Amino acid sequence: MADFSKREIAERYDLLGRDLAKKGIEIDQAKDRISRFTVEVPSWVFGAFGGGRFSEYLPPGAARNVFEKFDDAAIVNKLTGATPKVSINIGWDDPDVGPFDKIQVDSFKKLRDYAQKVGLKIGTVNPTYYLKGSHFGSLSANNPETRKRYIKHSLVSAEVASRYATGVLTIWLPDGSLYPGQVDLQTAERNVANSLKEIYSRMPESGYMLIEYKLFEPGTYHTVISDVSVASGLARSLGDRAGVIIDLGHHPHGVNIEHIVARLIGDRMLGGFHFNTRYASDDDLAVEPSMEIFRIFHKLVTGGVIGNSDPRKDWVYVIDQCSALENRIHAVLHSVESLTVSYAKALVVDEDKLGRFQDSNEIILANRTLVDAFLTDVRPIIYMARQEKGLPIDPIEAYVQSGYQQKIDRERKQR
Ligand code: PSV
Ligand code: MN
Repeated sequence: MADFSKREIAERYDLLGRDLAKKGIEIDQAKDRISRFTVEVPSWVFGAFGGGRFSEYLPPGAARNVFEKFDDAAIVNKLTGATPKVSINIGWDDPDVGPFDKIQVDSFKKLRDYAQKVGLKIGTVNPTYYLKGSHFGSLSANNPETRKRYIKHSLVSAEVASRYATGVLTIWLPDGSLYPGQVDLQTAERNVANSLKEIYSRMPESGYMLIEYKLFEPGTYHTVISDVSVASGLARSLGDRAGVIIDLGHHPHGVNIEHIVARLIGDRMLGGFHFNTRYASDDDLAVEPSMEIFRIFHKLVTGGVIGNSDPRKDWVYVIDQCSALENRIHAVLHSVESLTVSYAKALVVDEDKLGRFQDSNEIILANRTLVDAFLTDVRPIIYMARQEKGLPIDPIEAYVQSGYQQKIDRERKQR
């Protein structure tokens, strides 16, 4: 818990600044980059999704509709100054609840206006491919009628994205199979490729598409877009408005995710992240400031992606998490904190030294240079950035003190 006076923050900041200067790192530059860092929050963490494992239990104060989800996202943004956009799912977050086939693009104007009212914007838009009738596949289905319905759903979503949000469509398909032999692997992939081609060619020209991959679930034997090579192959075949979004929970254990980042940057592929922590599998837990997240940020920094002054060269950053038991807002604030800390650590790597050790094959010394940055307590940078913006130094503590939780616990008892 951080409870520092202005003077204490200034002292800590100066001390760290002097240390970093010895490595040729300008602390003010790092602080300015941290000040500008933003990440989208997912609408689905605030509502019912993810609950339900223990009968109808939901985390305290769960939002009952999309507007309450935006209210919760607004307090997260107010406390962090870092989450002005909310990622939504078409089919879950519709202001006018109606049948899947009748979703109206225009009804999202209401949501865009409400978002503006509470100081937010709609961010990435997810078509939802696991709604009605997709249990045997959506864009991969053998049944052409099913494919047609989900292509239409994707185009409605793309229209929402371009008209009322940032134009970025994030696509995750639950398509796959449970048993060998259930589907023909090539046919399923061809159906997806053709469906995506149709969506890409008909979506608004200002729009972008990021394709998400996942090794497992709900498919137990195979998923059609199982890994980065399938996703990037599809994106490449579509064109330069298509890219890949990496979800940290979607890989086998031990995969080197920063290497994937490096490869996508090297390929000049549009990219994005769904941040979360997984322990066993796709757990969708709050982000911790782990060495892995630090290494990923280091690649995003050295690859010239994060914070690029040309927004088209930057990636898209989204928290993709759910809460089953934990307080939803604490969990999101914890993720924002962990990502900010990890980004700041990536900014204090002594790159010259690292380069020298790499050139002279000093393996452990190179590794130690990275570890040294990871072990640096960068919080004075973050505190100073927040103080300058008039934000609370410790957003979670500020949330606990705010009384918001008690208010929503009271108001949202009835569902
Ligand atoms: C699928 O597991 C996923 O990661 C996709 O990104 C969805 O949009 C999100 O979870 C919520 O279902
Ligand atoms: Mn995801």
